[in-house]
Amino acid sequence: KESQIPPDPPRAESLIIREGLARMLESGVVVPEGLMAHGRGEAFDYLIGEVTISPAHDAIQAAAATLLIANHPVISINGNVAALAAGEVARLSAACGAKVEVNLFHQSRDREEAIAELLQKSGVDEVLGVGASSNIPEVGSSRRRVDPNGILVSDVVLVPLEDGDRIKALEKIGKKVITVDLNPLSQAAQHASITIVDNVVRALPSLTNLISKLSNKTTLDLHSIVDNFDNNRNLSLCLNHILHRIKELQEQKIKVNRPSSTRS
Ligand code: PTJ
Repeated sequence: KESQIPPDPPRAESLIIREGLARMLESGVVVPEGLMAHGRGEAFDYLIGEVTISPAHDAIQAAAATLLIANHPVISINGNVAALAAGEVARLSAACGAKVEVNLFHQSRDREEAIAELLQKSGVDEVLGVGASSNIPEVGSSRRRVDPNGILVSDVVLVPLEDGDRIKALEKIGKKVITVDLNPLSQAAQHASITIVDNVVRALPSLTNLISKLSNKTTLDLHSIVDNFDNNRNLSLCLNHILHRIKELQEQKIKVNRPSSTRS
C-alpha cells in the first residue's frame, strides 16, 4: 500500500512512524494496545520537545557503560520495539554482544514467531524467547516466561518501552534493568536502575554510538561512569526539563518543537 503522507515537515516523521506501526498491526507484530502505548509516548515526546535532552544523554552514557561491563546482557523485545527499531536492535546487539529475546505481554506463539522473523530479517543472528520454557515466578504476567539462555541467566536486561511490574520484579531478583521510556512517571521509569527518558527511535542509535566510543575505556573508567549516575536525580532533571519547557511555552519565550535546552 502506498503512503498517503505528505512529505512536509514538521509532522511527517511522526506520521510515517504511525503508518509503520499500523502496518505492523496488520502483520500481528503490534497489538492494538501497542498503538495506545505509542500515543502515550508521543504525548510525552511532545512535552519533551522531540529531542534527546541532556539528562537522557547522561542516562544513555550510564547504560552504555553498564552494557559494556555486563557478563550476560539481554535486550528484551516486545511488539512495539520490534516495529519501531528492529534494525537498531540488531546494531546494538552486535555492538555490545547482548542477546536478543522476544518477551510479550500479549503473548502468542504466532506473534513470537512474527517478531523473531522481523528481527532476523533486520540483521539479528539469534533470537531467543520463541516458545520459551523457563519461568520467573516473581513476574505476574505472561512476561514471566523467559528463555533459559537469555533473561533467566542475564545480569543486565535492557527493557525498552514497557510499563508494569516486570521491571520491579527483575530488579528484586538481582537483575540490573535499563529502560527507555518517554514517561518519567511510569512504573518502569521509577523502578529501573537506569531510565533513559527518550524516544526509542532516538535512544537506541545513540546508545550504539556511545558503546563504540566507550569500548576502549578501562573497566575502572566504566564503573566510575555507572557509579556517578543517580537515576532518581536524573528523573527529577527530566521532569524539571518538562516543567521549564511548559513554562517557557506558556510565556511564549519559545515555539513548540523549538526547545531551548537540548544536547543532540
Ligand atoms: O507487544 P506486547 O504484547 O508485549 O505489548 C507491548 C505494549 C507496549 C502494549 C506493552 O509492553 C506495554 O507495557 O505498554 P504500556 O504499559 O503502555 O507502556 C509503554 C510505555 O512506553 C509508556 O510509559 C509509554 O509512555 C512509553 N512509550 C511509548 N512509545 C514510546 C515509549 N517510550 C519510548 N519510546 C517510544 N517510542
